[in-house]
Amino acid sequence: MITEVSEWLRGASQIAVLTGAGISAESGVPVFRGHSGLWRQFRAEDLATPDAFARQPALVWEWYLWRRALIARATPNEGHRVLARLQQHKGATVTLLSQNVDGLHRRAGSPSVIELHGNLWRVRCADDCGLVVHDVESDPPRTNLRCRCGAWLRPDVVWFGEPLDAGTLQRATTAVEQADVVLVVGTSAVVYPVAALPEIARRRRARIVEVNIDETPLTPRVDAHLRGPAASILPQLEEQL
Ligand code: BV8
Repeated sequence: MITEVSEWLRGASQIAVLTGAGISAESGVPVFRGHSGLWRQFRAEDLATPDAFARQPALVWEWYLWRRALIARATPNEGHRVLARLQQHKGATVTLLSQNVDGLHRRAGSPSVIELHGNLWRVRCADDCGLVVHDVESDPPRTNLRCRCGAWLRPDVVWFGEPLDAGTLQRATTAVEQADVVLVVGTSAVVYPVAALPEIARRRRARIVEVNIDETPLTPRVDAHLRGPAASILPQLEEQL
């Protein structure tokens, strides 16, 4: 199947890649769902919500600062690096869409990433006074959690129940509508509206390829399911490009 998929990729002029937490798993960044869970007894859906932040901002920040410390120590893996090289592949336009907020695609050298759910290294005023700050992984951990206007600062990510940025979602939708091949890597395909993107591509007769260590609700609807860790499957694909 790897050979067939490599042929599809070689023949494609537009490629869209959609990644989820699974592509960062081999960098030591825990995924959201599945056995390991994420943090203490909480699920992402418990903490990544405006209500949780309104009720317990300090707890939600504790979770994000714990994730930041872990991600700052993590390094991009071969899966991230293959995608960064694919984006520089002259033969095709490659659009990288990621649900991840860890920033590892950029650190792997990806020239551009559409960060569908934001980035936890960016903070903004929770009262939308306009302040946005870009923290750096190598800087000491953030201690100031208050905006100059007195409100809380919050991670600049999309929480459950919050809409995605309309322009971002439109760019992502256009990318999958125009794609000849959509590569879906390391996502459980259960969070909407992003989980609907491969379906949009399928209706436009794009080839859908899934790279995952497990089955997902998308698996029955893809043209190829490459079972295995992204950091070993993607290099195998790259070898044949
Ligand atoms: C919206 C950012 C509407 C924060 C995230 C009830 C109330 C409100 C909304 C809803 C509701 N019911 C449904 C919804 C919609 C909801 C939703 O889809 N919920 C799901 C749970 C059913 N969606 C939303 O709320 C979205 N907004 O609908 O707004 C609206 C419109 C107008 C006005 C107001 C509102 C917002 C969704 C975004 C939520 N934010 N994250 C943060 O990260 O801190 S979501 C979170 O899950 C992550 O960001 C990630 O993006 C997302 C998906 O997870 P995955 O990346 O797929 O990770 P997961 O752990 O699930 O899976 C890992 C996969 O990798 C597995 O398949 C595993 O097998 C595989 N894997 C593991 N290791 C490897 C591997 N694969 C390859 N190699 C490996 N080594």
